[in-house]
Order: sequence, then structure tokens, then C-alpha cells
Amino acid sequence: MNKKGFIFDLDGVIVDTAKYHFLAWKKLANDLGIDFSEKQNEELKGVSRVKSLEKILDWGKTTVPEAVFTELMAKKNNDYLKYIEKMDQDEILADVPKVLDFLKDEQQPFALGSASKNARAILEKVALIEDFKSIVDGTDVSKAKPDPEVFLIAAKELKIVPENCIVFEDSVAGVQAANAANMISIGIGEKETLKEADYIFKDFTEISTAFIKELIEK
Ligand code: B16
Ligand code: MG
Repeated sequence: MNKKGFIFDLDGVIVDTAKYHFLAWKKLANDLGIDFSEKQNEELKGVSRVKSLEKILDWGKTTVPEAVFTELMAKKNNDYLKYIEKMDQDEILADVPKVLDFLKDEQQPFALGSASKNARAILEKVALIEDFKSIVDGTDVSKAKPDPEVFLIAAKELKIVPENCIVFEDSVAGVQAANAANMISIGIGEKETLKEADYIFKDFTEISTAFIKELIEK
């Protein structure tokens, strides 16, 4: 039987936590007197917490001492966690269970490859934590996407060579990371934004189980 390694990003692929990141970053930015738009939030997708705060301070042409930077990161995360706390299975994005269930039926192992340090907490909230053979998140890596580290660790844990791995990603940095890892990249989102991906779908409702089967048998 063919075995492929399927690797899923979290935010924007399994659940939409971008809206909660937005609310928490907006509050923090506005408290500092910095404007923060939804368009800017798009630029933070897939970007680590540290890099996100650096970008917001840059946009506001502001710098803060290191100790304040650390405090701001903690403050944002505390606000974000309040939103996470209320999450449940209803927040799993449409047709994601269809694909995960199909992979289980086909005995294909799958992993999570996320930049978020809150990934395990979120998977628990939406009751998917037991389904992933491996979970690699922001606490496991030293280099952020577009570096391929997160996906290479996931492949190793799945015991599948990178060339036989397939990554689902909603961010440009994540697609670049998958490509740099020599994996098949599947962009979830807009064609114009994710043009570097091998395949692009608006969301999982556009992905058929026949297509997944083709990937397995490739
Ligand atoms: P945290 P992903 C990413 O998740 C988010 O897209 C990004 O907006 C966030 O800054 C990053 O996780 C870090 O999240 O603050 O929870 O550690 O798309 O890689 O699953
Ligand atoms: Mg994402």
C-alpha cells in the first residue's frame, strides 16, 4: 500500500483563528496608538508571534525596550487565549473532517505543522488532538516559515521522506516552506496570493476524496 505523509497547517487550514489573532493584535496596537487593519492582519498569517509584533511596531514607527516587548507579547497572547478558550468543534472549517476521515480510512498518517505555540491547546478544543500522528508547532522549531524546518520535522516524525509529503497551507510563507522542503504544496485560499503552490483550492469543499486518492497513488 502506498503511504504518503499529509501535513496540515492549523490557522487558516483546520480552523480560522486569524480572526482571534486580529482582535488581540488590534487591541494591543490601538492601545499603543497604532492603527491596525484587516489587510495588515493578512500579512501576519503564518508569521511567528515575535515577527508579528516586530511588524506592528514597524508599521507604527515605534520601538520599545526588550522588557516591554516581552510584556506586550504576553499581553497579546493572554487576550488571544480568552478567544481560544471558547472554541469548539463547530469551528473546524468546512469539509476538513471529510478529508481527515478519508485519510484515516486509507490508513494514511497525518501531522500538524503550525507556527503557533498554542496549536496543541486549539486541537484539544476542537477535539482533533487524538487524530494527528504527530504535532509540530511553534514550540518545536528554531526557524520560522518560510524555513522548511517545521515540515521536515513533521516528515521525520511520520517516517515519510519529504518527497512523499503533501502540505496544506494558507500562507505564502508556508507554501514557500513546503516547496523548500521538496514537498507537494497545496494552497488553501486565493489563487493570486498562493500562486507558488503546486495546487490551489479556495477551501476544502473544493477538494474531493478522489483528488486525495490520486495524491496517495502518485
Ligand atoms: P501563536 P499557523 C500561525 O498559525 C498564525 O497564522 C499566525 O498569525 C500566528 O502569529 C502564528 O501562528 C503564531 O501563533 O501566537 O499562537 O504562537 O497558520 O502556522 O497554524
Ligand atoms: Mg496558516
